[in-house]
Amino acid sequence: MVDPVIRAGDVRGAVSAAVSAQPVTDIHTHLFGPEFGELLLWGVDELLTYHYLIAETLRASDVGYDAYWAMSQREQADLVWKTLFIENSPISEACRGVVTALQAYGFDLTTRDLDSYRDALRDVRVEDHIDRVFELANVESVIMTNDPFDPVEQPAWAADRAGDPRFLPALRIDPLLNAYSETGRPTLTALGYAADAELSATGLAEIRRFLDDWVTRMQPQYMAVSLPPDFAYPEDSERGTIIRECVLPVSRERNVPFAVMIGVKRAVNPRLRMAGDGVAKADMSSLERLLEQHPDNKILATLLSRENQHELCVIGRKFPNLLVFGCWWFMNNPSIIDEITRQRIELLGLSVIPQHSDARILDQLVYKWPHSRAVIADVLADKYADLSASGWAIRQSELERDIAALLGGNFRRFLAR
Ligand code: RAT
Ligand code: ZN
Repeated sequence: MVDPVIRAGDVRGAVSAAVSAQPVTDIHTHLFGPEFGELLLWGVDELLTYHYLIAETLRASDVGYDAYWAMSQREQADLVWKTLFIENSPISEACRGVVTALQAYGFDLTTRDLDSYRDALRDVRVEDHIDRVFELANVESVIMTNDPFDPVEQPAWAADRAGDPRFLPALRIDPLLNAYSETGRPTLTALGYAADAELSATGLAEIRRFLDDWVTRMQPQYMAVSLPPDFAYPEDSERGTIIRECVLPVSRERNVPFAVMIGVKRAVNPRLRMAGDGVAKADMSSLERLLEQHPDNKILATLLSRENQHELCVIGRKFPNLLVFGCWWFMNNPSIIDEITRQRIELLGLSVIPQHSDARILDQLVYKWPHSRAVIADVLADKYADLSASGWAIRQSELERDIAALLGGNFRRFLAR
């Protein structure tokens, strides 16, 4: 009995076990490998000052924006802990995540003694900590967000990088597409590329040369951009021109997919700094046109607004060159993951990437993945149970094959295509 048919009553348990056992390829994070030094964030104070928690703290405490930003990180973490974990029960998804992580490390949660949790992680070696986190989260590899426009990150790429192979690069190009005049062009000029204001033929060639050089240097898994809800394509704008004339050709020629993350309204409340971004519904016909006009380009897409998710699934049905991924940011909450994952499986079958973590702090892998896995397992258990009730024999090896595809195989196959 090498490959047994799973009995109807055992389907749920088998799905849950297979989802837990399957190592994940986490296709979008903000984590960095250890060779990036201080860019790799980890530890209790980082966990507590995650921007999702800053927004919640400033709602619940009387401390104002300026007073918060004037504090040291340790003081900020103390305030977050006091406000969201001591004076209130930590019931939001971002709060519960911290609790899950502390529990995973075996800390005594009855004491609520923040200093003891800090102390327990103080003397660990980061390399050992990475191993522990990857093991606890059952994550195989994570894709970073690498910004060649960031002066702090640039030097790490200048040297020959012999990094931890579990951290894979992604070339993030927001400044090139969303702030060409303000940041994109000045940075290109400073790096020796003759980009011009008019986007002349020579200027566009220089932007292509820049992208091509960075693809060579980074060997990224994909090129990515976050886009506002009013993203339009095609469009007679700097962004529209650079996408059409530079990003898509390089993406095609180098076989590096283009990932679009659509729906973020940056700095809705700038006083919250990184926590101040919002969301709005996007016009999905732009994504349709992008896919329709460029059938030879591979596009990864995730949408930030809940209202766009059904349309995204339907677009996925029309375009094999689209791979839908993840429940991004404000979507990364159990009730919404549940809803979106059901929709995706019903409309697209197994040809999706159900989730990424968006982790910014290493320790977040330890909660974001178990939280997502539980919801994904629940949805899949329902789907396989329905299938079994319809008379289909579910075999263990086929179940494992499907789950391996969802949690990593689909992504690798898309890259290889
Ligand atoms: O989820 C987040 O942490 C956001 O701040 C963003 O980084 C978003 O995921 C992005 O990649 O732009
Ligand atoms: Zn992100």
